[in-house]
Amino acid sequence: MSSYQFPETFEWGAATAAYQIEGAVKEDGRKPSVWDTFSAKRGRTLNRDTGAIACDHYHRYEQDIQLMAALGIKHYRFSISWCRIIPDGRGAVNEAGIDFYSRLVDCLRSYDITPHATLFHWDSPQALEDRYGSWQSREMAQDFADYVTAVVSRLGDRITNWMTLNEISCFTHMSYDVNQTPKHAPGTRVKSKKQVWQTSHHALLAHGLGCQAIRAVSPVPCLISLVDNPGITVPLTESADDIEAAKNAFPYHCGNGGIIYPAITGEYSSQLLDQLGNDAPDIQVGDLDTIHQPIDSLGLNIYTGAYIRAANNSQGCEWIDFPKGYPAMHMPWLQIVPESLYWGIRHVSETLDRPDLPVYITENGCAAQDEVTRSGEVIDSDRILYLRQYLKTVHRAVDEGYPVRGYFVWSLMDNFEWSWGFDRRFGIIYIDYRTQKRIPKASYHWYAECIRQNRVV
Ligand code: PNW
Repeated sequence: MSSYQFPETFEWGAATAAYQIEGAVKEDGRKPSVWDTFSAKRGRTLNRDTGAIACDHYHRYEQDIQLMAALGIKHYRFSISWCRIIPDGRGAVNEAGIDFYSRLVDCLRSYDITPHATLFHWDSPQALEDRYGSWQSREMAQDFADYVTAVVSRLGDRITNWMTLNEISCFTHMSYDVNQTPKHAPGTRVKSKKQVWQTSHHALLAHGLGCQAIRAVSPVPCLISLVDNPGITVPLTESADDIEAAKNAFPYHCGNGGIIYPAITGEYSSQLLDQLGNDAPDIQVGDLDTIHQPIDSLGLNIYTGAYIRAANNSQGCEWIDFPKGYPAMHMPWLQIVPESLYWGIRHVSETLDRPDLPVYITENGCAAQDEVTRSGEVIDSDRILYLRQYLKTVHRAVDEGYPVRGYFVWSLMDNFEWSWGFDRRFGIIYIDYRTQKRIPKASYHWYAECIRQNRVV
């Protein structure tokens, strides 16, 4: 097919996360998350930016949903903030916190937009950090499951697409480190690599217990997904040897072998365990069964990839460094590798050997140096070029029969980009942070046309 047409059932969407857009951090009973505390400290985020106000989405969600409706998306991925729902991390439920998401979901549904809720997108309650060091403690997994029970029992009549945790490796391996002050909250220096691996093991347990909690209390049938950011190993050429090498490389990547393998196959990859040796986490009897829950789809957040070629070494593959001058978007890690979407989808089917498992692209997008022109427009042609190249490879996966069901652009709007603060813009809607004015960018209008025609235009 040369017209890049998608099936009628393909789900077009956009994604955000609570701490990055909501603001209103002290309202209606919310208590601090680790990101409030972390970003208030000197030297943690660029310009010492915090999410205290962000896009003020908490007060402006109706306007934002109108922009979603005008865009034409029928699916919206957002996250629920644990510290709005259970401000002390465990214990009493704050019904005012529930009410906000209840209003949000009702408004979405009134525009015929299906909510896809991520239960954890990095904003752990500070109270649990103070109590036991958040993900350093195994207790965090059970507290997460109790929070999930509170949310799903109250909102599960209207939300039927649940995502447990977003990008486990980012809020563990980028948040706890041995050799340097970590870039993400809580930003804890720990003594050993094993302790870092223990944090991601606890997060995997939270995923497993969270899945069990959702199934136990959801009042209606629902769909559960894990959202991960696997390292995408892309064959340098599509020769049979390089494809084989890219498959060989996949389980070696720590985010794959250490997160996606246990969740999807029930085992850490042997390749990773060999590499880790004594740094591997302690795994108690029964843990892998808890972690390995049946899920209805896998969400992939993919921005870039790594090129791999065949090699005569023990791993049967070689990672290739990006040459100097290789094109990247407005982030140091965001090299442009459009085929990473296609290969991410294909690796789930073939390398993880789960051809039956539906896949969503739950995040894809880029930062660009957007500016408002004199006439008040934002002409982000570089973002359109990026998205267009990437989406074409999703179409290829569809065309070849891989079970990819939907695509969520990151992000609906510019937002608090973690340690980069507001300096980096990923939105297809521009936010003027002085006035909170929303300006749909050229990429928003382009994406609207793709959705309208159900193809890459
Ligand atoms: C994701 N890296 O994070 C998150 O899910 C979003 O909240 C975030 O805004 C978005 O991607 C853009 O950064 C990532 O270093 C953070 O490769 C870091 C990396 C990748 C993704």
